[in-house]
Amino acid sequence: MMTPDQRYFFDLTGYLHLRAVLSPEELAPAQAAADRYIQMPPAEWPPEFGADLARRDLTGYQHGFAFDKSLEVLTRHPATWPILMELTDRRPRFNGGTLGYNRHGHRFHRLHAGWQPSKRPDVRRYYVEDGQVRCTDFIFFFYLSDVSPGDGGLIVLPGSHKAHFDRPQGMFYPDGDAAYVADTVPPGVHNVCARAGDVVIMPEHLMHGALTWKPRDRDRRFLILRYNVQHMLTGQRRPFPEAIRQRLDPETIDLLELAPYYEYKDIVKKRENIA
Ligand SMILES: O=C(O)CCC(=O)C(=O)O
Ligand SMILES: [Fe+2]
Repeated sequence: MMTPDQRYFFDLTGYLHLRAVLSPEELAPAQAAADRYIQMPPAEWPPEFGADLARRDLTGYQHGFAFDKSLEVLTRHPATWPILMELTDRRPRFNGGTLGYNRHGHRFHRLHAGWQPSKRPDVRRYYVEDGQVRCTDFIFFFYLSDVSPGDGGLIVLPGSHKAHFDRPQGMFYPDGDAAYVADTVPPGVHNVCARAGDVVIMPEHLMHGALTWKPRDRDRRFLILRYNVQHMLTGQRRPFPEAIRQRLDPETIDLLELAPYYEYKDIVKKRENIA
């Protein structure tokens, strides 16, 4: 469950910023592992790992969560677990774990969301049930580096997860082109400045993007963990190839499987004391 403060803020704005979630003992090995992946020459990438280095706005290191156990365990971290339980009504499915890397020279990441008010409103859901927030598709961003005001990075449009109308094209930011740079935060938009060890949570419904990263001597690194509910196939049927699955703990495998609505996963039964 969320705390009443978390629930009120999350429902109202569509995001949560949890501070200092990771202890120094959790953070240091996760940062070191992320650094190893980012520094690794492409020729050494293990099977199914890698990144599209030509992408202009953000480098996504595929399956970053599976690169090292210090990253994999974040999929079921005790601080985010209660929120995972509330949003999915104890029916979680982990479906993606990319390592995000944002450096100077990357362009503006245009505003987008994994859902639009006008398109397939039945598929991805956000609603309230029994006084709790439910959401079928959402993201946990685990920050591994610091973002200060003025640096750039994640922007969100608070409240947009419950929008009834589509955002007029170009509103807040011009549509831009491949080289588009933007570093302003217009009224109504919020730039989330997270520190290493913080977690930012949002539904896929929330309109979001990223300002051009300004610092030349620092970059932005974060693990992007995506979840949905175990009984709905809103994304890929098998998001993790065999070479990745083979590396994972049984608890992680349990978390990423599809399952019927009326069954609880072993990891949920154990942690939630369900007989
Ligand atoms: O750069 C960011 O923080 C945004 C990443 C993003 O859009 C996503 O992971 O869906
Ligand atoms: Fe996104």
